[in-house]
Amino acid sequence: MKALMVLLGVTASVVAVWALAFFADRRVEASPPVATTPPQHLTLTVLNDSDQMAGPKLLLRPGRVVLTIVNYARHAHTFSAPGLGVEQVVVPGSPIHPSKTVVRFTARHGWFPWFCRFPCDMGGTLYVSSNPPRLHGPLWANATA
Ligand SMILES: [Cu+2]
Repeated sequence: MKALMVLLGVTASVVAVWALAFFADRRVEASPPVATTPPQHLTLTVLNDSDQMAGPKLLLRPGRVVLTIVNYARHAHTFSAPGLGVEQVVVPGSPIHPSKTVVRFTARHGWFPWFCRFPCDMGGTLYVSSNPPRLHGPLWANATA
């Protein structure tokens, strides 16, 4: 009788371990790897030589990002976000012929300040969330897949 109880106990343990492994694997399969999801395309625009901007606060999902910086200013800037390992020079443009600089990076969950390393007041924040608050709807709409 004791041997039967031990056998039942061992069998139950094996089934429990198998079930845990089975469901753990399925949970991993449910979220696709970052590399297979399409990148998010966002735009940041430097509107003039006074460095006024459209879109300095960027709301995005975790994953790959393609950020296009349109520069109408006649001088260079940088888009520097050390928290995400992003460091990019933004080349000068002009009011008639704006430059376009494309920055590619992978965003992880959190919020990250960005700034220009040159003497200007440009800067903003990247808010990375898989569940963005409704308050930021217009900004979220900027992040199209
Ligand atoms: Cu600048």
